[in-house]
Amino acid sequence: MPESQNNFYITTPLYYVNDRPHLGTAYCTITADVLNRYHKLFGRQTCLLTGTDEHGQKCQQAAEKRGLSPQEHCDDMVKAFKEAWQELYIDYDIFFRTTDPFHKEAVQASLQQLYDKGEIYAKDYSGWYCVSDEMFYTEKDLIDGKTPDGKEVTWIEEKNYFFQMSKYQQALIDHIQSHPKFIQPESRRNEVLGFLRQPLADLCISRPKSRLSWGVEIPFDRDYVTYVWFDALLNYATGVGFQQPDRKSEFARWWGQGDPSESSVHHLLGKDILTTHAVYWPAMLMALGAPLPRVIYAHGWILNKDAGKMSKSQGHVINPLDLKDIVGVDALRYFLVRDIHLGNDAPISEELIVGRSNTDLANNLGNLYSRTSNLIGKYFSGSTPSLESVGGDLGQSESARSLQDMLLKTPELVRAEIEKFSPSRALEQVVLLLNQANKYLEETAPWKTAKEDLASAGQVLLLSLEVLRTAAVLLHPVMPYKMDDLLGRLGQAEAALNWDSLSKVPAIAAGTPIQKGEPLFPKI
Ligand code: ME8
Repeated sequence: MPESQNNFYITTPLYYVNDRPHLGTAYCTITADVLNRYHKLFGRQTCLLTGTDEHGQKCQQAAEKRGLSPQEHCDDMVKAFKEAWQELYIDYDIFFRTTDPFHKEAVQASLQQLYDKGEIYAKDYSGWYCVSDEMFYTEKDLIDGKTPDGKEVTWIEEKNYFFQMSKYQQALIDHIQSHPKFIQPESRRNEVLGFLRQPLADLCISRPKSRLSWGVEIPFDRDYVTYVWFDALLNYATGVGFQQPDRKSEFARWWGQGDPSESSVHHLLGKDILTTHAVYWPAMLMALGAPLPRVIYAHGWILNKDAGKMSKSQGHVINPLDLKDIVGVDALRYFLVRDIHLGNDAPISEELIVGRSNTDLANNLGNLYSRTSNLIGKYFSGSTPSLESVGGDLGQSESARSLQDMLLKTPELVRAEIEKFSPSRALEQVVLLLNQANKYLEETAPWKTAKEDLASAGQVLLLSLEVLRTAAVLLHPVMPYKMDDLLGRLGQAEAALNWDSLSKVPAIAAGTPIQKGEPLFPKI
């Protein structure tokens, strides 16, 4: 198997720096982090890239409003993004900034290469330009004189440079058709194929400096900077070495050598920017002679329960750090992954988050832990009995055997869902296991049986502890802090965070102290 096939490289969009991180951008970043941590747990080499999109008119205007230079404004916003991601336990490998000098050089090398190959040409151009979207619209795109989202446009006439995107239309359709997993979910793939039924226009990739100076200068015409999307999309490749001769092997490691099945690149983004990612970007890569990504996955929108889509330009955003103060970061991450089926839109509110935290975390997981640890404290002096002392086998009854069987099967079910980009279903598998374990405790009632038959109560508790250990490992990518805490209470060192450890039951050694401590997830 080529090395890149066992690698996992995931990217988030590079966020605009016209405002601070909000729950929408946090959602995408947390989801990417969770997927990345799962693949790492499966034993893969992984890389998570996130960052900021710093060029363009939006940023220039935001800086002007604050009386700062664009660079000062960007540096300040980058700090806010990095702090938010740290507080939300985002373990990124690369924080990418489009103003990094190496990136600008790589963008210029790409522009020059395309120009030299005749893929870029100059033309006088007029059209409706929307500053907020940084895009030109044609007359037929407009609705009542505004963009389809209702944003203002102005009429502009100027010379510009164009990338011959239309040339790649058929090749792109062929690629999408022969690679059913290239654009996901399926509904988005159909949407892109539908879009490609119309003739594809060439892409305007320049902006005159007289209008916009904050960008990457076009190497073959210094009066222009490049279109912010042309610059920003390239980050996914330049971030891991593209157009940098001394990083060739690093680039090949993540992008493969050309066969799409060798690529380890997974782009996660919101459905609002699907066309740029699923049409412009692959066409750019084809023209540059670079391999295409393996998966482009478009997630849905987080809807503010009362006000609709959360967006910076419309103001009604939720600060993820406010929610974190109510339920904690782990429970917030859990809610976002468990309650939002990746790809769908989802309403969110404090009430929904608190409800989920109480049912799944305080009640289901929390109860299993507190009952088990209390009983171990009461009847086994706070440490695990040996397997021999409880009868030499955890599966002595029909219900014990069925729970043990489920325990051993759950990790593979979780893995299969993660491989399908379905983390909400992966969590559901863990919830089903915990439900079953709580039911088993109810049925066997070790708090009663311990008085007459300590061995059988011990057997039940050992099995419960193994369920807790497995759940802690399987939930660790979502709730790293709380699950470290739980594994610590179960006497499991960091080495327990290992996929292979899940096939060994029981794994907790006899005599391991089990700590009771404060409730893991206090009920809110
Ligand atoms: O588009 N619900 O940046 P951006 C869910 N710079 N996700 C949301 C969301 C919401 N309400 N609001 C935003 C850009 N997002 C470009 C990208 S990439 C080369 C350049 C998330 O700051 C979602 O992932 O507008 C969306 O695609 C992204 O933020 C857009 O971030």
